[in-house]
Amino acid sequence: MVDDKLRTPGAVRDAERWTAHNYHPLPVVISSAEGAWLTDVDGRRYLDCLAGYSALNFGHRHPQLIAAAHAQLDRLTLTSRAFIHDQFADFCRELAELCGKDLVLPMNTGAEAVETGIKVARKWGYQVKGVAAGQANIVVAEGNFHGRTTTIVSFSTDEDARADFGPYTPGFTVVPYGDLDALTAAIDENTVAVLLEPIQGEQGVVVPPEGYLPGVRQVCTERNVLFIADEIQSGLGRTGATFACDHEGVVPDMYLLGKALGGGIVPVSAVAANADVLGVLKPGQHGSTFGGNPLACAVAIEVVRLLATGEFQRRSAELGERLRAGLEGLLGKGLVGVRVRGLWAGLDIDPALMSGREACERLAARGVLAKDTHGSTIRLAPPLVITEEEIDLAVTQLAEVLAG
Ligand code: IF1
Repeated sequence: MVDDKLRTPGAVRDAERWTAHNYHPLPVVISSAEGAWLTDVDGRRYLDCLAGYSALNFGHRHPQLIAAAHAQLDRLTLTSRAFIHDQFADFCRELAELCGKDLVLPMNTGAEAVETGIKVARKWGYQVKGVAAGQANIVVAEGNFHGRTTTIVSFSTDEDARADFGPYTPGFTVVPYGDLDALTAAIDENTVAVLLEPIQGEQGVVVPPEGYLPGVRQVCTERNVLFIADEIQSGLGRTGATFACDHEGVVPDMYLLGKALGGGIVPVSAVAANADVLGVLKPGQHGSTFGGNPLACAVAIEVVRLLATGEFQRRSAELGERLRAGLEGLLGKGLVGVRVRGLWAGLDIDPALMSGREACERLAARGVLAKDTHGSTIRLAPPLVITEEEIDLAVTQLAEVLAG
């Protein structure tokens, strides 16, 4: 019924005919976009409240990013890391400076950044910490989402993501998220790292209790364990700061970055850390054909420059307060839970009313695109270029959906 209202059944059918069904997309078929707005094949416009899972923090087709991409396309697109190209040093230096770290290791997808972090932490464990061969262990959190590779799903606690993909990679201990005592108790002489999302995205924008991240930082320092922050979704302006860790004044040993680093144009991810950590890698031990390619670097340099102005972090913080006020006004009116950090919100809909999926379908029919996560939770992560009026529009449409 809602599908009918969205009315692109032919195009939806075509899109589903030739693909594995590893997704259940909303039945809209997008053909162009600008800023915070998408247009479908029938000319209907939608406010984008997902922003490509935060890969589009700067909005669709940000002029500065598109210009950098066009200019680079006209010069050089790929060299492989066998040769050095003229965009590489600037990208690594400017990103390292943004992160306050010595070194950067560029990759492509978020999952690759996570895999890189795991490999570096293990090697650091053996070579620097002195862990016995083959014994390295990494502490992770329940409800985590770090990607889809076989190693990463090995320590997922989401059965959909994990089941039937074994045999699983050993070397991970799962503890409840937000529980510092449990995390501390899980650390032993073989622990090389704690890997956490400073805010859990897939879990529904779950913010840990105040003091948790500083506590993790402290215990990692005391026990000579690397603190790896997966800021792939939470980082680069989304929460009203450059990194979600900034809200608690915490500096991890390793930042994992992705999504928005590619400006919504190309996949770009990276690990940023100091030389005592990333320095364990020697030639031949890790790499990627496309990681740090000229087009990726040219776009990502401009992303880092946009972030260096602080404008997007400021917008996210200020507009996030407006979003919070709007959403909290819906508590008791169909919403039973609201969590907001900057322009990132997790909303729990009263399960008696409708599922998250149904809410997203109804929102789509009203011209607002968002994405459900578990059960009756939906996630809002609009591009940071969204305006006050557009936030109000999203909140109003949500209110009407909840009112039935
Ligand atoms: C899917 C969620 C978002 C991530 C964090 C690493 C990665 C992700 C914190 C891996 C990826 C994704 C991928 C996408 C859905 C999605 C997602 F719902 F699962 F949680 F964004 F909200 N660390 N997140 O969130 O990055 O390899 O995909 O580049 O897999 O369906 P990737």
